[in-house]
Amino acid sequence: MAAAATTCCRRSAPAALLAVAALLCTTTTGGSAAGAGQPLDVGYYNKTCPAAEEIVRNETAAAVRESPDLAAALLRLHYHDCFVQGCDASVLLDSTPTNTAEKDAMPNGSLRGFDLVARVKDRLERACPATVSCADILALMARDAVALSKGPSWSVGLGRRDGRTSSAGSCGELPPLHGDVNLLVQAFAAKGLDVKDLVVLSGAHTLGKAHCPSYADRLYPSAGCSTADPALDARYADRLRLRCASANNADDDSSSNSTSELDPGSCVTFDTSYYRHVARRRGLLRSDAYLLDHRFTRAYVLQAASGRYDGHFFHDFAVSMAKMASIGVLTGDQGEIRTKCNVVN
Ligand code: HEM
Ligand SMILES: *[C@@H]1O[C@H](CO)[C@@H](O)[C@H](O)[C@H]1NC(C)=O
Ligand SMILES: *[C@@H]1O[C@H](CO)[C@@H](O)[C@H](O)[C@H]1NC(C)=O
Ligand SMILES: *[C@@H]1O[C@H](CO)[C@@H](O)[C@H](O)[C@H]1NC(C)=O
Ligand SMILES: *[C@H]1O[C@H](CO)[C@@H](O)[C@H](O)[C@H]1NC(C)=O
Repeated sequence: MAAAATTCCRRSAPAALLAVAALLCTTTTGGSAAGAGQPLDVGYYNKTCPAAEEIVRNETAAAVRESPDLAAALLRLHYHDCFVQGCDASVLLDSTPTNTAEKDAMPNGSLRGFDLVARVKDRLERACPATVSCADILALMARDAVALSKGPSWSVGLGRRDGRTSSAGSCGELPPLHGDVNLLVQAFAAKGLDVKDLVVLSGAHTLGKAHCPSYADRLYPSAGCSTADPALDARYADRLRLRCASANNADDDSSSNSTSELDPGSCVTFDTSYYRHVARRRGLLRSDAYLLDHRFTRAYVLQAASGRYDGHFFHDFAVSMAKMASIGVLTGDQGEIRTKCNVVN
């Protein structure tokens, strides 16, 4: 990599801010929750709610058929749930007069799909009251969303319980968008995920879109940097600038609501074309571009980009999703089974 690329535009002001946020943030334990006891179990609802998976799949399929871009929203919800305070459905809780919840920490509330999750939960409550946790619903819907987008499918271990708290401050546990590949590796390691999980799960960006403020600073000179991000293909940057005005104005400008596809031309199909874009320096987010800066992640990107390893990627994705889906889970008598996903009982 060109040394200039790492000294310019890579460590911008937001990186410093995020580092501070990370320090202020309490980090919860990665891996399975200490002392939780029970492991997740594919057959967890076989007796108590045998139709659970079919209900989730049917509702998800109907919604995604109508709005294919909801698949991306569901996959991202599960990711945010698991990285922040474990897979405990804390991402679904509403703020209260005395507490700002995770969902309100996101700039512009770009997390979506809450209504659909609520609809699925209502159907499950009618079929089997107070039985299926919201955290399990998120894990199942993420799996179904990927499969419905022509991606892989896998068995989901179940038995998560729902947490009772959600704090905007905990969002510092999410991997930083600015910094470098090592900060991403560290953020994943803090959750018990390795470098392979990082490059494989980043493949989730084969689905969905990002809002202009998430990448605008790569397109323009900014604090401490006299050029656009040299890690971004210049011709592609030209195209992105048409729909995304200057980083400085991103906050109060109509383009802050405009979006670009993370995997242009294939954003509702789960495939390896995301890696082809990253390999050609057309990854939309800085975190996508950083994957070329580390020996292992770079090699994986180039291999997946060849188009000859789609089966490997699908397999790897299923394995890494199962790992992510067990971060900090509550089981046994921990937490509760919420009857409505947006409020504690
Ligand atoms: C490696 C660290 C990651 C970073 C820094 C990151 C950051 C982002 C950002 C900034 C957006 C765009 C938000 C917006 O502007 O609306 C986004 C979108 C998305 N992310 Fe990630 N992400 C990461 C990893 C993941 C993982 C592990 C998954 C799932 C397994 C995931 C799934 C998604 C999906 C599906 C979207 C599109 C959402 C939509 O269209 O509504 N991301 N991500
Ligand atoms: C529960 O159902 C799943 C899926 O139908 C099946 O794979 C599993 O073996 C069953 N487990 C038990 C304990 O019955
Ligand atoms: C799911 O959809 C299938 C096909 O439309 C239908 O036969 C089945 O009864 C549905 N299951 C549930 C639990 O709604
Ligand atoms: C932003 O875009 C979304 C979806 O395209 C739309 O529902 C929303 O009203 C827009 N918000 C503003 C402030 O333009
Ligand atoms: C989000 O959008 C709103 C209006 O739609 C705007 O006022 C706000 O500054 C935007 N914030 C970010 C971080 O994009």
